[in-house]
Amino acid sequence: MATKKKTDQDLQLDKDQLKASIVRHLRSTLGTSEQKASPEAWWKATAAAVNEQVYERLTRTQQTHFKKDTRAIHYLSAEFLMGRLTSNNLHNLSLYKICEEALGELGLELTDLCEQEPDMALGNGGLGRLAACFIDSLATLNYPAVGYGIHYEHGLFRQEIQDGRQIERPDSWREYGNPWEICRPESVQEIPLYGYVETVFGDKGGLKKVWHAGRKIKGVPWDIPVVGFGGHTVNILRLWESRASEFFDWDVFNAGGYIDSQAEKAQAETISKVLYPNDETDAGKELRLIQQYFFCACSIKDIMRRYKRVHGADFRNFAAQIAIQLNDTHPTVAIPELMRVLVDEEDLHWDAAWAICYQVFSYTNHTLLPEALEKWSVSLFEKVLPRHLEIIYEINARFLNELVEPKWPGNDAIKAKLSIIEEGDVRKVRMGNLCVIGSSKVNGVAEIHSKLVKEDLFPEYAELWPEKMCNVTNGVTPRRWLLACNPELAALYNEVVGKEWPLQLDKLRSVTKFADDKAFQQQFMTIKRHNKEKLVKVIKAETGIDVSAEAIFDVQIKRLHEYKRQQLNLIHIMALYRRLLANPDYDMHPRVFIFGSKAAPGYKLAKDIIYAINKLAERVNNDARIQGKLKVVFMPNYRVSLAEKLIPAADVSEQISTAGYEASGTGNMKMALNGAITIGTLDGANIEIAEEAGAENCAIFGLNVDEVKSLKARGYNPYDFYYANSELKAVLDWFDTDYFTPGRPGELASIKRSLLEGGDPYLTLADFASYSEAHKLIDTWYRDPALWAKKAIINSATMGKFNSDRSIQDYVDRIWKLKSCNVG
Ligand code: GL2
Repeated sequence: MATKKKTDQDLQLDKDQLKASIVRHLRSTLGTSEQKASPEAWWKATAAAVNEQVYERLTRTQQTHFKKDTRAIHYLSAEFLMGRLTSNNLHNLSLYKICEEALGELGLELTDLCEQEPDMALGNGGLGRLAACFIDSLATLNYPAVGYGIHYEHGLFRQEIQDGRQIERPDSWREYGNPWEICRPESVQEIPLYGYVETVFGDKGGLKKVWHAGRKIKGVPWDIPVVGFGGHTVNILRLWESRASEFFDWDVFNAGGYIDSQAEKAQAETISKVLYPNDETDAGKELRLIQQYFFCACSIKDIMRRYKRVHGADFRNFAAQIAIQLNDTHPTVAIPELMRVLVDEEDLHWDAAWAICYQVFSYTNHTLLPEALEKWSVSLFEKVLPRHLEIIYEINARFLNELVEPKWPGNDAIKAKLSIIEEGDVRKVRMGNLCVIGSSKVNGVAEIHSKLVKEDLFPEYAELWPEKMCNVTNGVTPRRWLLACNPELAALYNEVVGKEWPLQLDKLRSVTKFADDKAFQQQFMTIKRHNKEKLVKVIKAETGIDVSAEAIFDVQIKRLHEYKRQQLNLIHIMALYRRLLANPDYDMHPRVFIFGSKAAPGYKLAKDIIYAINKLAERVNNDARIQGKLKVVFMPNYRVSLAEKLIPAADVSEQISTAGYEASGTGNMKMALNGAITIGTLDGANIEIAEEAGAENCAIFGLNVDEVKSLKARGYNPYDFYYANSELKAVLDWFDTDYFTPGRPGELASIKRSLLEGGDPYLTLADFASYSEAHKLIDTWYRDPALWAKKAIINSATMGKFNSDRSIQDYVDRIWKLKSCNVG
C-alpha cells in the first residue's frame, strides 16, 4: 500500500510531542532516566528527537531528487568547518522556541545543553567555514547538492595557552559519539593506491592501461544531514572514513601475519585520522596527497554509482546531470581520477572523456599566496598514483600542443609557465594549473581577488579562455551568524522588517531609515551592550581577566598569519600603552583588544606573536597606572562556537591584512552584520563591505593594492619607517627589552627582527601611521554615541549582499546552471 506523503505541516511537532519524544529517547536511546541523566545525555536525547524530524525530511528529499533525476552539485572540499549543529538544526526546522519551552518544562536550559556539543572542527579557517555556509544555503534554496569531504577522527587541534604559549592538544569531537552522523555501510567504496601500470590489449582492439594497485583502502561514508532553513530540503554532507580493506588483511592474517595485518590496518586508518593544521600552506606530505586522493576517489565512485543507477553506462547525460566544484586545489586529483574511470574502466575515448570532465569541473581559487598553490613532486605522484601521473602527462601534452603552441608559437617560456609540470631539480605537478586547464570555470572569492587571479596569477590562461574566469563574492549564512548567535538583534529585526530577513537579508536595508532615530539607536545599542555583558562573563571564565562592557570591544579573530597582520594590531596597542604611560590622562575611551587565533604548529613566528600578545596582556592588564583604560585579552581555542559569542559583542572589527593578500575574508562580513565597525584595508571583501555600508561608515586605512605593488617595485625598506617615526621606533625597540618578559630579555625579539632585518614582507611598518590615525577616528566616533550607533546600524543593515544564499545563487547562475527542486 502506498503511504501518503507527509507534508511539512504533518511533520511539525508541538511542544508536548517534542517533550515526550526527548524523554522517550532519553530512556530508550540513551538508556537512562530523567533522574540520572547527565546534561550530555539530555543533549543527545534532544538531538535524537530532532533527528526524527530530520530523517523524515532527508528521505523525502532523496526520494524526490531520485524521482525527478535532478542535476546536482557535488561540492568537494577537504574542509568543512561545521561547528555545532543543535541550535542550527532547531532554527532551520523552526523548532528552536518549541524546544526551549519543552526543555524548560523539564527543568533544563536549551543554551546549556547546546554547550555540551563539541564543535565539528573539520577545517582550518575561512575556506572550511565557507563550505559549511554554502551547504546550508544550498539546502535552504532547495538545490540538489552533496558535500563531500573527509571524516577526520581528529579535527583542528585544541589550543591551550601555557605561560602565554600555544600548546596543541588533540581534538576528539566524536570520542563519545556524535548524534548528527549516520554511518552508511551500504555505500562503502574501495580505493586503490600505489602499484604499477600495465599496458594490455583491450577487448575492442587497441591498447589499454591497467593499474595494478599495491594496496586497497576502504572508504566508509558518514552522512551528516544538512537541514535547509524552513526544513524543506535536507541534503547530505558525506564524509569518508578510511579503513583497512578486508581483502588484504585476511591474506596476511591467515598466513600467520597477525601483527603485520594490524600494521596495515593502522596505516589505512591513518589516512582520515587528522586534519592537517596548516592554513594556506602546502604540507607536501605523502599522507596529505593520499588523503586528497582518498576522498576524491571515493566521491567520484559514489557519484558514478548514483548516475549509473539511472543511466547505466551511457555517459551522454553525465555532464548534464553532474557538476563538481573543487574547493581550492585540494581536490584537484578528482580531475585525472574521473578521466581514469571514464577511459580505463568505462572504455570511453579520451576526447569524449575529456569533454565530459571539462564540463563537469569548476574550480574556486581562495588565495594568491604562492605557498598555498599546491605542488607535488613527480616522484611522489609516480609512487602513489602512477596511472594518474600518466593521465596528467597526457592532459598536459595535449594542452601544450593544441592550445599553447598555436597561440604562442615557439614560445618555450610561456610553455614552461603554463605547463602542469614544473621542471627543475625536483620536477613537480602544479595542481593550480591542472585545475585551470581541467575546469570550465575558475572563480575568485571577492571582486578584487578575482581581478588579481585573472591579471596576476593566471593572465595567460585568461587570454586563452576569457570566458573561464569569473567572480563569486563570498557570503555567510545569516541563520547561524545573526538569527542563532544574536537572538536579541534577530528579534528586533523581526519586529521592524518582518521575519523574512533570514532568507532575504536585503530586507534589512530598510532599517537604515532608523539609523538616526534616537529610540531605535537606543534599542540597537542596548542589545550590543547585553551581548558585551555576556562576553564579559565568558572572558572572565576563560581567562580570569576582568573587562568592562563600558569599553570599546575591538576584535581580531582569524588564523594567525603575517599577512593578516596581528603584529600591526600588537604594535599599535603597545603604542597606546606608551602614550598612556607617558600621560595617564591621555584622552581615549577605554578599549579592550580581543584576539582569537590559532597558529599552524610549525609556524614559529606566528606562535611568537601569540606569545607576545599574551605577555603584553599580562603586563597591561595588571598595570594600575593606566587605570583600566587598556585591556588585552587572548581567548584560547578560537573556534566556531566561540566566534558565535565574540561576533555579536564586537564594536570594532579588525580587518587589517596587507592589501592584495586576503582573498576575501568572511569574519569581516559576520562582524559588520552584527553591528561592528570595520577598521580595515582596501583588501578582499572589505572593499565591497565599504561600498555597501558607505566608506564613511568604515575606518579605511593603509596602502591599496596598487600602492602595495608600486612600493614593492620601488624597493621597500622598513628602516625608512622605523627611523622616521619615533613612536614606532620606540615600540619596536621595546621588543628587545625584558619589559614584557621580566628577567628574559629578547624573548620577543623575533617580531622586531621580522619587521626590520626580515624586510617586513607584509608592509606592517608602512601602514602603521595610517592605522594609528584610523584608530583615533574610531575613538572619536565612539565618543559620540549617536554617531556610533548610526554607523553601527548602517553597517548591520547593509550587509544583505553577503548572504551566502546570494553567493550560491551566483554560483548557480554563473557556473552550475542548476534548477531548484521543490521537496514536500
Ligand atoms: C581563504 C582566504 O584566505 C580567505 O580570505 C577567504 O575568505 C577564504 C574563503 O574563500 O579562503 N583561503 C584559504 O586558503 N583559507 C582561507 O580562509 N584557509
